[in-house]
Amino acid sequence: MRPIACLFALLLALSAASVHGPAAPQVAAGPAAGAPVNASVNPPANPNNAYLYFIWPYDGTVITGGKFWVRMGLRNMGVAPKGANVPNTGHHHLLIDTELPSMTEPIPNNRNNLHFGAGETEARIELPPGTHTLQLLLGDMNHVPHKPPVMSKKITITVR
Ligand SMILES: [Cu+2]
Repeated sequence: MRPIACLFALLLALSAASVHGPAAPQVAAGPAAGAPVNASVNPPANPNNAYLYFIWPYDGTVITGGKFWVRMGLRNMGVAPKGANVPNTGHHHLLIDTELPSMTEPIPNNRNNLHFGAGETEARIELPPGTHTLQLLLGDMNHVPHKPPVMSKKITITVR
């Protein structure tokens, strides 16, 4: 198997292993009269302090020639292809020279917002000479950022 497919198979196995049985029925009574109701009924999609970062390039890297590999790092969550309904996973998006998109809609798909929907964790990029910003943003199976969103620091590189 290709490494990415292999990783995904492992991820599926891991997530299957961590699935608990059906939730126990709620036996607790509802909030007492007058008690505040907890509005956050859904657990966060990112309960494990997921951390998204650039393995390469570093902030401030000067690249000669304009072609380079971007290597995307993710801790405490898994990478899965678009459309894969696997808890605690997402796929990478590389934001180039742009601000963060809406956090409640699918991430745009254009030359400034690249999707890695096959579950890629590295990509060959070419940029023209100048200063460029790069930022990673994880999207769920439908390309929508998680709640709370999982994003990297925005870095600046220079192409000569
Ligand atoms: Cu996407």
